[in-house]
Amino acid sequence: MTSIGKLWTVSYQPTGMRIRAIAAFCDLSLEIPDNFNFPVDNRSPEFESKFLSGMIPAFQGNDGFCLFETTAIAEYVASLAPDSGLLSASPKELALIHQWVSYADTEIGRYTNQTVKLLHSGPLYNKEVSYASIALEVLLTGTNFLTPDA
Ligand SMILES: N[C@@H](CCC(=O)N[C@@H](CS)C(=O)NCC(=O)O)C(=O)O
Repeated sequence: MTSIGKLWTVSYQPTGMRIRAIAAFCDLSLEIPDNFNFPVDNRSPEFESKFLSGMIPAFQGNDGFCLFETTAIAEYVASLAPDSGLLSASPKELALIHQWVSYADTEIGRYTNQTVKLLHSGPLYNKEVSYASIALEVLLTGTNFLTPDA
């Protein structure tokens, strides 16, 4: 089975599992880079030059195409196997797929994720929102005035 590209994730990451499951369902293989030290290497200039969010999961195709955000990666991987039946050519069916993915991520995931973080004594301060603001700032203005710890 030929690999379609690399997926930066960690073994316990549910969103990475979602993408890996889709690849397996589609009979596609993904390379998982060795020696990836999360949450350090994802903030390296090399990683952030490919993936502005600095977040995992992150995907790079064999053609160099770089993508972050679970749903975008998952949909792209599914699109590489059009016969899998995971995506639909019908706009209505595709809209229903997006509806349920979005519903699960926003209306369920945002609460369960926070609960898991609290159970693991995670900080109430949300570092990820801080980093996301910086990524948007750089994208829109080309400048970074915010700091990750602001
Ligand atoms: N919106 C992103 C969220 C991904 C996410 O929250 N990734 C976390 C790990 S679970 C991350 O990379 N955080 C960056 C860090 O901790 O430096 C997606 O859907 O893929």
